Amino acid sequence: MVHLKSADPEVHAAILAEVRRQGDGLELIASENFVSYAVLETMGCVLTNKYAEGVPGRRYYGGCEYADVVENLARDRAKRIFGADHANVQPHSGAQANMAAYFSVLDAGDRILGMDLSHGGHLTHGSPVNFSGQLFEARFYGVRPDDGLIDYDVVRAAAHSERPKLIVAGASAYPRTLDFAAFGEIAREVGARLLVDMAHIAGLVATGHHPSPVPHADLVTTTTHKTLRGPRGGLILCRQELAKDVDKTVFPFLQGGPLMHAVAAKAVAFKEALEPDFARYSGQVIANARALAERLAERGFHLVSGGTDTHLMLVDLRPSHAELSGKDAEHALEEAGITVNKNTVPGETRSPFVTSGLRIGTPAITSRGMKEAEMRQIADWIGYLLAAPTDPARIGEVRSAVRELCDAFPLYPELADV
Ligand code: DSN
Repeated sequence: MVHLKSADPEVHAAILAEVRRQGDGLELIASENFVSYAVLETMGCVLTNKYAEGVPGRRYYGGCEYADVVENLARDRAKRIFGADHANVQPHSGAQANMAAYFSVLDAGDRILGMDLSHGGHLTHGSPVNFSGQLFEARFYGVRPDDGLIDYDVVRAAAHSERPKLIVAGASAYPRTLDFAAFGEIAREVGARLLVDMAHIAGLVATGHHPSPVPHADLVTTTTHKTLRGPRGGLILCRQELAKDVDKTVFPFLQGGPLMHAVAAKAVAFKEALEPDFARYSGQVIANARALAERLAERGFHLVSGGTDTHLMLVDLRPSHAELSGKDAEHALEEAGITVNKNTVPGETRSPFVTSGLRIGTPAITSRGMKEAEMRQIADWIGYLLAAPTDPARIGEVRSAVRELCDAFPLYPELADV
């Protein structure tokens, strides 16, 4: 970053500090990951200068020949990874992918049925503070209070009584396999469309470690930066009959010019996702999540649903640490260099800003090369620290141990001093 260093020392210093922050701590936020150098380079390329409204071959500006090349590569690779008829790679984010997907098949005021945010759903699945709850009439299903699992009979009953035009499947804090075939069947029974938001599990789906929603859903959305390990951004997959509606809803209805450097970086990440190494990585993400979950359970933590089939787990602190909120637990771990996020749990009794749970995920630490032995060690540190979360000596002890582990799995060594 030689140019940036002299042009803007303050931003340069902040970026270098962020490189160190990411490297020196354990990133356990389930929705974060570390992209490759190739993806990073592409995010900083001259395609950021280019306007390319439209789709490849049908643009509103001249000079789009190389924009077309990268967008075609991204679209073709996305289709190949997921076996989809059509891909739109232009959504700037997962939220915009969802908004575009909704308006491809719905009008404002239509009814949708999605998973309750406090049960593990997502803001864009109908929350009243989000466009999805304000522009559509949202109804919800959740998980069973006793075992934390989705009860598909309850979803079916809600679909039959509410008669939504669209059912939304997908979650941001559900640790178990989602039954997309069941969602598809329920949607067909009530004549609804099915949208699957697979943002959290896209990398697992890409590699066959989670069943694919593509055969069952009309529309599938995802972010590209979670388990898929690409640049920040969104993606929509759909059946051929919806391709035109999706494309024209992304642009001109919702967005202006696509971020072509991000589209190019998506193409690079999709190429990586097609390689055998990525399948091995995804398998290890799940093996690591299981090892971490098992060790936490051995240490007395209560895991919603009893464990995990995916990259994440949800810890309900109430049975083991009744006085400790998610917020305080998150803070204590952060002090020790372990980053997680507080999360509501089914049957939550505290506010969403305080919560009684922690969401913990393994995609990022698996990208650093860590395996089951390190997961058990990390679970032990979490248990040790949360037994006395305000003890400065414990925090310091865990902080040093975390630092030592991070040094053994260096992240972005080439960016240490650029
Ligand atoms: N913010 C993402 C997550 O953490 O799950 C979802 O948008």
